[in-house]
Amino acid sequence: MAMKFPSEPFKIKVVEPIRTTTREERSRLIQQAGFNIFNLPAESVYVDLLTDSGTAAMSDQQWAGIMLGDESYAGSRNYHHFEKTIQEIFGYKHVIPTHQGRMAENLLFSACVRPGDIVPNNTHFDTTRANVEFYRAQALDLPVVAARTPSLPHPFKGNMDLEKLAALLQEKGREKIPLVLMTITNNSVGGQPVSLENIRAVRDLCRLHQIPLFFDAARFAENAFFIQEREPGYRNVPIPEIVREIFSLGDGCTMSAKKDGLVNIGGFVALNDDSLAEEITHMLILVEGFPTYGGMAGRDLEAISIGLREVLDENYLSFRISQVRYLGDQLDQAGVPIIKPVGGHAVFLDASAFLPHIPPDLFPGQALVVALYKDYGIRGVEIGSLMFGRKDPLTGRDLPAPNELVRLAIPRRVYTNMHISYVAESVIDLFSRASSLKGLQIVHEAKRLRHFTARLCEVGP
Ligand code: PLI
Repeated sequence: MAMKFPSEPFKIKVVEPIRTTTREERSRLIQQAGFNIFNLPAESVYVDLLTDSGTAAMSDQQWAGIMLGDESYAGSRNYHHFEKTIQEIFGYKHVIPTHQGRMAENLLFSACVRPGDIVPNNTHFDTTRANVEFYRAQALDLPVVAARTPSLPHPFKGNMDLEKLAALLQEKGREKIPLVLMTITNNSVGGQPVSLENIRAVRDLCRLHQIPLFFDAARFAENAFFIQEREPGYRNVPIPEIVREIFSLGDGCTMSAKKDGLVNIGGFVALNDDSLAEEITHMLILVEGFPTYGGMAGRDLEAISIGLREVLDENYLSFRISQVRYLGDQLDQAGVPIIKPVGGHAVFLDASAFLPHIPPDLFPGQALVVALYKDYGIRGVEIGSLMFGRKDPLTGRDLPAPNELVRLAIPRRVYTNMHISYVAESVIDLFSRASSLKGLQIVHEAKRLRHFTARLCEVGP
C-alpha cells in the first residue's frame, strides 16, 4: 500500500503537553519580544522549528543508559563505551569528549590554526566560522555554484567546489592552510548532502598538498543516507559501511552530538594524529574537564553512545528524511518557494520569492518568521539579512545577505506527521495572503550576532 505519510518507526511512551495560545496572546508576546523569536517564551510556541540541535527526543534505551551513568571523575565506564563506539563507527584512534560541537571546533583550531591562516570548507556553520576567526584566520566557504540558486535541483548540492579548492591549495599550500574542513551535511546551504565522489576528490587534493582533512560530522548519518539513496553504486551498501568509508577518507572530525547523536547535549573531536590529540587534550583539561568526561556527565556520554548506534538504523533514517521531505513536497506542490531539493534536517523557505514586495532592508525572512508565529504558533528562524547582513564600512548602511531564507528545522523524533501537516497547511495559508505582510525595521541591535538580541518594529510596505 502506498503511504501518504512516511510512518513513524516508534510509538510514544512519554508525552510533553503543549500549552495552546490564542492569536491575541501571541500577538502581544511577539510585540513584547521586539519581533524577535529568540526573545519568546518557548512555552508559547506550538510547533518549535527553531533548530534541530539539542531538541531530539531520546529513546527508552537512551533513558535507561542515563540511569547507568558512572559519575567517577576519572576512568568512568561510560567514557570507555563512548570511546569504543566512536572508534568503531568513525574509525579514528583518539576520542576527546566536549560539551558541544563549538568546543570541539575551538579545541581543534587551538592546536593547529595560526593567525593569517586560511581554512577552506564547503560552507562553515556560523560557530565554525567564528572559531576560525577567533584564532585570527580566514574561514573560506567554497560551495559548488549550484548551492547559490535555491530553486536549482542537484543531488549533492552540499559539495565542495573542487576547482576553487585545487587553485587555493596550489597557491597557498600547507604553510597557510592548516586543514581542510567538510561539513556533512552542509547546513548553511540547506542541509544539503556531500557525495563520496566529492569527498574522495577533496581527499586526493589534500594528500597532494599534505594537508589534513577534517569533517564537521554534525549530520553525518543523514549525509550517509543521501549517499545510499543517490550515489551510483551505494544503493545496497549498509549505512555503517558508508559511514566508515566517508571517515576513512579524512584524518579526523569534530561533532556536535546534539544533531545526529540524538541527544540534548554533547560533542567530541576524534582523530588519528597522536601529537595533535595530545595538544588538544592539554587544552581540554584547561577549559572543559578531565579527558574521560570532557564537559559532560557520565550519563551524557552513555546517551550519546546509544544515540550514535540508533541514528544508523535505516528505518530511523528513512523516516527522518521522509518526514522532512514530506513537508517540503507539500509546500512545493502548493507553489511555495523553497530550496530544492529538500535537505536532511530542514525545509528552507525562499523569503524573497515568498514576499517579493518586501525588500531586503525590511527583512522579508523575519517578516515571514513573525507571521508564522503570530498566526499559527510556529517558530522558524530567519537566515537572511538580519542574521548575515553586514555593514558597508564606508556608508555604515546594511549590505543584504546573498539569500533571504527561513529555516524550518525539524527536531528528531519529536513531532508527529500531524504536526508536520499542520505546519504545511499553515505555510500554504500564509502564502495565499502573503501580500498583506509588512516589513520590519531594527530599533536596537548589538555589534555582533545581532539576530539573537535585535529588537524590531513593523513598518508599512
Ligand atoms: O551547537 P553546537 O555547538 O553543538 O554545534 C555547532 C555546530 C557545528 N556544525 C554544524 C554543521 C552545526 O549545524 C552546528 C550547530 N548548529 C545549530 C545550532 C543549528 O541550529 O543548526
